Amino acid sequence: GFADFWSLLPSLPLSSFSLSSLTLSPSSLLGLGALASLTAYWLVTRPRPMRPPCDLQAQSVAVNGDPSCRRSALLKDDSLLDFYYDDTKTAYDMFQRGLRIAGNGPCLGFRKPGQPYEWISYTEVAERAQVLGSGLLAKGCQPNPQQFVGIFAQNRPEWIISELACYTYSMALVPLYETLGLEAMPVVLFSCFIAACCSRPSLRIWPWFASPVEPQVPSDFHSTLRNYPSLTSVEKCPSVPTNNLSLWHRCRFLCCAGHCNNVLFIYPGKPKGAMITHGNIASNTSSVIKILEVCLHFHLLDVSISYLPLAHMFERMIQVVSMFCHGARVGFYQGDISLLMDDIKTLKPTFFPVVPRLLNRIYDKILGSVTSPLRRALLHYAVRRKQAELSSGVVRNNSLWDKLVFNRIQASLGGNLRFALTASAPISPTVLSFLRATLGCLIFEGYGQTECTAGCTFSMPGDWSAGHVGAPLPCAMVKLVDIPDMNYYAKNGDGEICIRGPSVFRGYLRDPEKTSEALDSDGWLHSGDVDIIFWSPESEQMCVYLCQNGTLRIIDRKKHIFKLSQGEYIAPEKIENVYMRCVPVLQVFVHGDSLQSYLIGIVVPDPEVFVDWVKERGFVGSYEELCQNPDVKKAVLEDMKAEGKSAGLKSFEQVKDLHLHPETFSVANGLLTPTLKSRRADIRRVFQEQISSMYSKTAI
Ligand SMILES: *[C@@H]1O[C@H](CO)[C@@H](O)[C@H](O)[C@H]1NC(C)=O
Ligand SMILES: *[C@@H]1O[C@H](CO)[C@@H](O)[C@H](O)[C@H]1NC(C)=O
Ligand SMILES: *[C@@H]1O[C@H](CO)[C@@H](O)[C@H](O)[C@H]1NC(C)=O
Ligand SMILES: CC(=O)N[C@H]1CO[C@H](CO)[C@@H](O)[C@@H]1O
Repeated sequence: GFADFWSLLPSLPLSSFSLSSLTLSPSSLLGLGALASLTAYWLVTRPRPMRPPCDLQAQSVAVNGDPSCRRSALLKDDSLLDFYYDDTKTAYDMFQRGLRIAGNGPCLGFRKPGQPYEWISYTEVAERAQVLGSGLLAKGCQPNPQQFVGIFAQNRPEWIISELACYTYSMALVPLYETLGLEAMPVVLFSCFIAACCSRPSLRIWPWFASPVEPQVPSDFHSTLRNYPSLTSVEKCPSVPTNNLSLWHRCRFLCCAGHCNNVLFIYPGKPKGAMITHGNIASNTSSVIKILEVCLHFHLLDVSISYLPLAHMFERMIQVVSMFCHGARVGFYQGDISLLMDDIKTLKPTFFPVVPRLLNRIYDKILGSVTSPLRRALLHYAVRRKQAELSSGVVRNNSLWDKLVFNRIQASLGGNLRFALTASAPISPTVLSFLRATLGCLIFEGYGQTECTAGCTFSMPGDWSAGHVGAPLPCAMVKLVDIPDMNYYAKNGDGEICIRGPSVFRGYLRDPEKTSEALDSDGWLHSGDVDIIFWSPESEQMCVYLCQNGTLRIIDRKKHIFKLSQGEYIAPEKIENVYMRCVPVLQVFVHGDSLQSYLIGIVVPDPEVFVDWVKERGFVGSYEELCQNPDVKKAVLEDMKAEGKSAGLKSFEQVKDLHLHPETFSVANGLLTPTLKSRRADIRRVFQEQISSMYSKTAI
């Protein structure tokens, strides 16, 4: 795109028109024609600011005169939104609505490597769900919420079909993470009733089957299994000893392959599942539809890409429910995150649900691909022009800058994007505003958690500023609660966020104690962050700041915030978000504690650009060698400090020392959650040695 730019610019006929020459000579007729087409072009492509649905300086409204308790400004009064379409009060209704609209139209898409997408129609999905559901009933599954149907698979059509089967027969669903890991999986599997129905297995899909570690199994597990009458599928694999659990699992899933048989087993335990109702789902989805009504109408031709874990409410809700409700399509990735970009190019989604880590990656890629100073200057200039439009409320992908500079970037995401939603962790304002400009599509930011059915706040259309997570959704009321020992007081606009409304869950399954910790007697949910839908390790309060205009800004999880020895509070995620923007940095973990007076960092350099970046600074070597080189480390540290300074970090918020680690934090090595957030406690444990060695050097 850049080469075209200079060649096009001089030939643009902008200055060659002057109204004074309007006489009817053949040449001016030509001019008139050109003027007319230019006007037409301008009319079609002129920036049209969107009319925001409310005053952007008052996006939320105080409830009962209490300024720290807020509801959406889109509501007429304090009664919260339960549903949007009269005929969709459950997730089942939502699919039925899509079925009515789309009929034999495509619903679920999948692809084999290098192939185009193949589609399963709405009608077929409904039929297959019906068959599977009656199969489950025949196997003894009861149509009531006292028994659970577990779904254990990667994102793929069978997941949705199984989900629908449950909805069709009022069975309760327990989504399991395939990435839950060996230690966690048995805890989940054995602590409740599970009817596992699943999709085609492969060792790639469930890598942990191949793991040599045997899961910890409760001692009476096997007898429970044997006593359970409907374990018929196991008999189809006579050569497999039922006492070999890892093999047993594999066998069970193999037996289920294709025809979605099912196995039931029971273990009475103490699970901690978040109980989400259809009403929860309907209210959250409806709220989002309501907010978007001014700028975006979902329709039949919409396509979304599904790759975030379906066991996570974020993906299930927005993606699946809002797409199906409108008869739109969902295409699944191939199951390999490294092929995601290829899947996106093939699918050409109009809707892209995304997490900040991925957006950071896209941002780095774009910046990394522009090496010459001239092109870089042009890119930044174009971004600034687009950002100026954004601040006046205009989002578009047809400006001159889009045609000349950004078209390749947009094409790499399929070229059809209308709408993206980032959630699960705060995104850096720089990255968000850069991508809004370059991608030219609506990018919303939301905040939520499983216990409030993923949603709690959402960007207001028209407010394309970054650095906050928007205002409360129409289905949720939020309030701030003081945290005196951190000096957070609701009257000053900061505190722990609490949520109430129809999207708030019913409590933890069979765990009144944990439920009462999370939900108080007035129905307020005290924020916790839960990555695994099935149980939450502990409730983590989320600290937020209530901005003047009624939006909320996430400070950090309370658990993450700590004090340095000189008494300054540190919110590490905010700092990491800043450092992540440095070119050589792929991942960063900021550490400190109240015994230390300064911060240190663990940095994973970006393998794709690091070697070149370092070479420009006169160092050579392999990626691993460079990570060991103290001078390279110094260069990275300098770069990070410069970025921190320009982002306004205070000097005590800057790291004073680094460890360069050559291996990426990943879900597989246990350092990231399935939604790609850092597992802080685990990172701290793994790098204990490096951390103490950094602190043991004489203070800097
Ligand atoms: C289970 O089977 C695997 C694979 O054959 C084997 O390596 C493992 O030792 C078996 N475990 C037990 C407890 O028999
Ligand atoms: C531009 O946006 C429109 C909808 O807003 C979409 O239909 C079109 O495909 C987009 N074009 C590109 C290149 O992203
Ligand atoms: C709302 O307030 C936040 C925080 O001060 C700011 O970043 C944002 O730009 C504001 N939005 C508008 C539309 O003024
Ligand atoms: C739309 C939906 O069903 N779920 C959304 C609820 O709202 C939050 C916004 O905070 C989104 O992140 C969810 O995806």
